[in-house]
Parts: sequence; structure tokens; C-alpha cells
Amino acid sequence: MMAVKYELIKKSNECNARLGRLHTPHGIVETPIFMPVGTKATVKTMTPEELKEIGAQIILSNTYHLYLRPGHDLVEEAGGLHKFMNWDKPILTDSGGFQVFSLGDLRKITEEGVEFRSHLDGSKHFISPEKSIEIQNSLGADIIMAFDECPPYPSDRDYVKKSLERTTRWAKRCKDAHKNPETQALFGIVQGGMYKDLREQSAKEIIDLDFPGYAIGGLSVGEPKEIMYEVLDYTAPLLPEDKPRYLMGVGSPNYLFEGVIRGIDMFDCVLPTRIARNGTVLTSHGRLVVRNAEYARDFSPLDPECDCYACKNYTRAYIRHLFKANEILAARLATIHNLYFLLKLMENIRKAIKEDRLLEYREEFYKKYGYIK
Ligand code: PRF
Ligand code: ZN
Repeated sequence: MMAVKYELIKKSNECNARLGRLHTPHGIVETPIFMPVGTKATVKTMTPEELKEIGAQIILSNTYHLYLRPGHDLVEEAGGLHKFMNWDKPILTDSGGFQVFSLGDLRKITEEGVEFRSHLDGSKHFISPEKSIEIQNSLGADIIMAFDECPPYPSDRDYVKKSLERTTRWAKRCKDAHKNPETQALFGIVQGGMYKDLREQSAKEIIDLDFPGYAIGGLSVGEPKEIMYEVLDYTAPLLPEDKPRYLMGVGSPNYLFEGVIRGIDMFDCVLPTRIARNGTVLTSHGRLVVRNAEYARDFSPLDPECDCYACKNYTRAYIRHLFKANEILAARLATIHNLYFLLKLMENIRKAIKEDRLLEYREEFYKKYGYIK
């Protein structure tokens, strides 16, 4: 038995969008889906009850952070990540590769793995594909990710080719090290930078290893959006139709639309929660910096068209005041709103796929939001 099964419900008649269901040990996830990020076993400012209330179906957490603090052995002793953080719905953990590569000078990559210094106390550590899987097996998420290398943008062809080939060898080692395939699904990650033939090579090699799901990594790393769309245009169709497809680290509204239209089922991003804490909210008319002076006497909700708890009960003026006064409730209300906004957007997208009007819905959304295509 496999831990996770993807049920394809409908293919769009107007684009490559798919409607599906992901069956996991902790319940069913309707796809396409956005996964809120809870890096350190908490979606910042939100209780699990509040997350459920706004419609979160699955959340993401990070191997790297939990390994350093509080330690995966401690989480295992607590009964696993679900029990430790009191979240009984599906969880996906990222492998730590991407987070370690973000450390810059603090790390060294070899065939064996990655040596790095902790961003917390400077202590030395080593994560190999086997170690990443050992940590993720202890954490116990429903979906775990292969340990990959995400090359920076731009990178030359030669480097990207060597890197993706190592990512394939690491993916094989991850598969061999994985102890609980019946309760945790290990997803493979396609790399290959912005090079068509290298994406094709990576997709072939990773698919040959036969994973229950596939991610596209190495995108949204600073490349222009047209390039990301082009890479998705030729990479998504390479992935098997009967498995879920996850676009890693992507979550702005236009990227969600463009990913879904190209056949992506899963997304995650720190954007909504991070900008919320800085006083920026997503609205149907675009981003709004509620911190700004222009909202000091604005007694309307963050987004008059939104039905979230923050919009139903508080004004821009009040939330701006909370931000200016450094009150914790500010970050909470803005986070509730931003996550609700993206989760509602995904719900609307699923409905539009069902009714074959996704392209029309995109046009309408972009026009109002102020996106120029
Ligand atoms: N690999 C992993 N995690 C990721 C990425 C990746 O390439 C990205 C790239 N956008 C975000 N998170 N393992
Ligand atoms: Zn709202």
C-alpha cells in the first residue's frame, strides 16, 4: 500500500488544469491546493483550530529548522509532528536542501551531502540524503521530500547539468533510505534550471525512480516570470498524469493561476504570512499596505469583498493602529486575512475548473487586481 494516492477528478477542457483529490493518512486534500507554511511547527500567529476555520487542508513544515531546534528525536518522542503541534490534518515536510542552500557562505556541497553551520549558533552539521530522510521519518509527515540541490539563478548550463545529475543520485539514495513508504509518501523533485533539455533529462531520471508524487524545484528563484511560465509550459506535461504535481515555493496570486493553468496541483509559499507580519495584505484590488498613513481614518475592512474573521470584525484604521503600536493582534489579523484570501482563491479556482471557466476567471481576477499580463 502507498501512503498517498492521487485521484484525478477532471481535466479542464480549456487548459492543462486538473481537479483532483489527494488521499493521505490524515485525510483528503482537494487539489489544486495552497499549503500554508509552518516552518518551525507553527504557522506563525495561527492556532490549528484557526487554520481549519479558514479552510487550510494541509500545511508545510521544514526539516532543517526542526532538526536544529527542537531536534527531530524530541519531536519523535512527542509522538511525531502532528501530535507535537496538535495538527491532525496532512503535513508535508521539505527536505532541508533548499533551506541549507539559502545559507550562502555557511555551507559546502559534496557528493556525500551538505556541510553547513547553524544559523542559530554557528555549530557545524552535515545533512546527507540519508540523514534528511531519517529526520523526515522521525517527524512523520504524510508527504516527505527528496533531498535536492536548487541551483541559484542564473547558473551556467554546465553547473546545472552536474547539479541535476547529483540530485538524481541523491533521489535514489533517499528512496533507498526511506523506512515508512506505507505511511509517508516520498516525492521526487525535478531540477534542471531554465534549460529545456536539462529539465527533460531531470524529469526522465526522477520519473524512472518511480515516486508517488513529483515536485518542480528550482523555480521562483529570481528569474523573470515569463521564464518561469515557459519552464512550466514544457516541464509540467513531462510528469505522469496519475501523480500529484507540486510547484515548490510559489504562492503569489498570478503564479497560482499560471501554475494551475499549466497543470500544477500543489503550491506553498511564505509570502502571505510573511507580508502580513510586515503590514501588507492581499485584496481583490491588489496589495494594500495597511500600515500606510492613508488608512489612518479608513473605517472600511481590509477587503470589503472578503468574508474572513478580520474583515468581518475590524477596520483598516484599527489594524493600522495595531501595527503602528506594535501590537501582536496586528500580525494575527493580517495573517488570518491573507491566508483566507489565498485559500478562498484556490477554492474559486477549483470551482472554475469544474465549470470550465478558469481562463475567464483569471481575466476577471487580473483586471480587478491590477495585474498586467
Ligand atoms: N527544492 C526544495 N525546496 C524548495 C525549492 C527547491 O528547489 C524551492 C524553489 N522555489 C522552494 N522550496 N527542496
Ligand atoms: Zn479578510
